Amino acid sequence: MSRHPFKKISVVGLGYIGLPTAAMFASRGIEVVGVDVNENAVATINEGRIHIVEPDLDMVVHAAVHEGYLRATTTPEPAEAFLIAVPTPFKGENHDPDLSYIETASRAIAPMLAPGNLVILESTSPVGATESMADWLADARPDLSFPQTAGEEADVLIAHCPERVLPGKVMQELITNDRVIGGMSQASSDAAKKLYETFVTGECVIATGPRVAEMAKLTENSFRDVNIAFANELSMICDHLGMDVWELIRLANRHPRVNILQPGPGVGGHCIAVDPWFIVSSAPQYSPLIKMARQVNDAKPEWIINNTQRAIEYALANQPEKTKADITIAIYGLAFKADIDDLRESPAVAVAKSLARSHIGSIVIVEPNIDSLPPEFENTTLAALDNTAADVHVMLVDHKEFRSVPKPKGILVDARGIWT
Ligand code: SAJ
Repeated sequence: MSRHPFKKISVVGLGYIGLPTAAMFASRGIEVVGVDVNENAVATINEGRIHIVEPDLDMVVHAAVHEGYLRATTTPEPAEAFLIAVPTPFKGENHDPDLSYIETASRAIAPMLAPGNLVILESTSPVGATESMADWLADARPDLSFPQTAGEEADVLIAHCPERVLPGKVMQELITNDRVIGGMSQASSDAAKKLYETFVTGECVIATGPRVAEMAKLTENSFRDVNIAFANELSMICDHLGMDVWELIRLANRHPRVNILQPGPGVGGHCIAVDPWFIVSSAPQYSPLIKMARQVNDAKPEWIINNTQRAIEYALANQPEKTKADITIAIYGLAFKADIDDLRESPAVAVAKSLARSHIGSIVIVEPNIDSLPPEFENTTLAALDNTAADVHVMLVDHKEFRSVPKPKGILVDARGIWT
């Protein structure tokens, strides 16, 4: 009989990664206890509902809760495997990683640990975080042995297995994406592989250890950030040279080994704009390119705002009878990327907020994925797509709804290339 039958799994952190993962294990008939400090989230899940937006997650959670495989609690309880999926933001001017959520979660589960248990860190983490987690656990449980001192003989197995799913496609990518597993011992890696293979159809690849697994995840998101920065830099160069960057990229991408990404108003979300900093802070002297890419992408919203100010001046020059107060701006999209409703860490929100603060005329916002505007947009109106008569039109997010309507009349500031 297997040493790790995983009859009961605990997932700590029931957010965008933890909840789908918990639901996925539960959907395979494994008892899953989700732990979260947020009492509302716990109550919502226990009613079979969800507190986040992700396609198809609601029905999987609903079924898992009603069939009795998934339940949520604020207090950890014993299990055979623990998965930690809590946030890892950065802090301070140096963008240093903040591991406090991992430390709190580790100390919360430590009293529940028993010999044979497996603890997996899923949170995207700086190099060394899994070893720190193992140290916090060992510190809290001197009666148990851990791989950092006991190697293959350890009572508790520890591994890093970074999440890699794309928001909006989580339920599909959780199953089909390959997983990278970095155990602190071979036994840890083998146990983690066995655990994920309960639902992953992609390959579960065992890495040399947790550090390279941590770095692999940071590298994936940095790769994307650097490539988006290249596209964003091209967009500013093209504007300066009077060229259409979208045409330029289409032409260059006809080369068999060139695949340039798309420019936009900046990089949003909770991952790509954060994770590269973990590499920079671990090796600042060797990461000028990764750091510069972050700075290029972070500077893009300001560039769009300045372009919009110039567009307002242009609109005024064309209509001398008008003053700034008579100029209406229409903004298209607030979400951090296309076809989602997530406004957090969104460059489009940063642009819209700045324009709402500085512009004395009216502003209408079109965001088909939300029903009401956040409170900070009190001086603006949420408009339907067919009701956007304006002097200046600012396209920020390439939602599918925007692609099917004709180019509006007025001055256009197009951060996404929809109107070109
Ligand atoms: N963006 C562009 N141009 C592009 C592509 C994206 O401006 O050509 C912008 C988007 O509009 C958005 C931001 O970049 O503001 C990030 O969007 P995304 O779709 O590239 O990625 P995320 O943040 O939703 O998810 C990423 C994914 N990582 C990679 O694709 C390497 C996902 O697989 C990770 O699991 C996730 O980060 C994470 O949690 O780390």
